[in-house]
Amino acid sequence: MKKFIGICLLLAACFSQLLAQQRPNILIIISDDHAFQTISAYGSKLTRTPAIDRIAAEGVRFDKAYVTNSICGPSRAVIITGKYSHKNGFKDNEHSVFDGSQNTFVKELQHAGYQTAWIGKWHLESKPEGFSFYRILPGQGQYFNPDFINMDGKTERKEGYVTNVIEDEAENWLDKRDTTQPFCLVIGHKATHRTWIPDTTDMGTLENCTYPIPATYFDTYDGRKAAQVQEMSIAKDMRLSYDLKLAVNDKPEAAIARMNPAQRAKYDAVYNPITADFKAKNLTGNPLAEWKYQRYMRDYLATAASLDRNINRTLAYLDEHRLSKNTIVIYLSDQGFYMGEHGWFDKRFMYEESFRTPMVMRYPGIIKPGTVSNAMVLNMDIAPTLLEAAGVRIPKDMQGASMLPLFRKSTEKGREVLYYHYYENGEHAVSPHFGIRTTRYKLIRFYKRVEAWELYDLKNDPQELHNLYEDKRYQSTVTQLKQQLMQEIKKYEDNDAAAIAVQ
Ligand code: SGN
Ligand code: CA
Repeated sequence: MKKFIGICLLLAACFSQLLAQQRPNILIIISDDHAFQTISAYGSKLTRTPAIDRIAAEGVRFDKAYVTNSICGPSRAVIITGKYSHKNGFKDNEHSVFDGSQNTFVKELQHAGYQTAWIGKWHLESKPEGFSFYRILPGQGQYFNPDFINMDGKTERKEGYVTNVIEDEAENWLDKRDTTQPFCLVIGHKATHRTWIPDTTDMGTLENCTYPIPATYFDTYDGRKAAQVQEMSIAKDMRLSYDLKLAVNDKPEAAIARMNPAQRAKYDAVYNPITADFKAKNLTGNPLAEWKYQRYMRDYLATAASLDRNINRTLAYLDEHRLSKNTIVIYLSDQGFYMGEHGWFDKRFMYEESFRTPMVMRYPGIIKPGTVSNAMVLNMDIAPTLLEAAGVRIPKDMQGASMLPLFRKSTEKGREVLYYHYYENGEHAVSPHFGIRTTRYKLIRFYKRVEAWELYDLKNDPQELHNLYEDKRYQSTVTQLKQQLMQEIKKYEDNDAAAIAVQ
């Protein structure tokens, strides 16, 4: 009898494992502020990103993936709810607190029997809900010896560099998970967020590199009022001590002061000579602006190096545990970022560098290796895509659309129009705005800080330097685009925008 029960239990375990295997595991890696201009899969010559390139080579590289609101918390809220900011309530980083009682694709997966986990940067200000496990950074988190908030609400400090520690934690969770159920794991990296502090092994590795100054670095923002008042310029807003790590103040910055003696010794060995060199040069004007750009690029790209190295660890873990075949892997940044275009760092604007985000996805058996997609898609489309992949019904009130049809029919073209709405009106002084992008044009309405409309012809002006809104030759285009804008606003029920768009 005992033997019989044993065999039954074994069969039951095998059966549930089989069921679990039929539904794909899901692994999403969300980085912070990682620019597609710095990813070699996207043709960047600035550095190499072999792990991200591998995901693209084994799956799809989305060349027209966009976000609905180019900033951290709002982007993450859109990703998990599949809804615009005005529907999920998390409009900006300054005042919003995510209402965790609302539905998310993660909750739907959990109800369908998935084990769900979020490890790393979360930044939604409330306790994660719908997760079997979480270990998150408080707010933005720290690069060195980061604190984590555990499920019991207690904070725990982990020695080491944040990107490595988050990967360690993710692998620990994968090791301990229940293998009879499929999993959905989100790895939320802090890198490459300001203030771009590299791992000790990467510090100083790019000091001999000189990067090409972007053609628009000295942009004067003619005809673009919102661009004229922003505070995200490398030349005027990037701080020598805080951002560029020069020892020009009496006290070290808080992010540096928390390093342990070994970390600090490496940091000082690399950055003290840079400070000395900077002081000796005594730069002003354009040479100073160009020097700051080089410094920014070296720190940013060195910070990105450990990000790619840890993505490689994630992929290697899946290989070693025979999980690669049955796991969907998505890599994306929470938004794009400026690498000196228009003279900027940061994001927020509906201009291409920050509106667009890098996104690659591997889904063996469904996405043909080496696919390049030109379909316009949004971060809001991830939730319904993953629900469809898991065979879970997509809730009617999700505003995103599954991307899977793109891989079934070559005639599927993706979205014809992208609707965008950015709300924050504080740090970096970027005026709130909303607008649409079609394959050819972009129409933007700025409000609150700056009242203005902008129109770009992306075919003739991909750098978005010439605002054509007042140009007589484009008046019928403006009229037509305004109609399209109103349709989008109506479709997504953005009542705040509706009131402003008619003015
Ligand atoms: C912080 C940064 C800003 C950045 C926002 C939003 N300042 O406030 O430069 O734009 O985050 O970034 S810092 O001095 O704290 O670094 S986001 O990725 O979280 O949206
Ligand atoms: Ca971000």
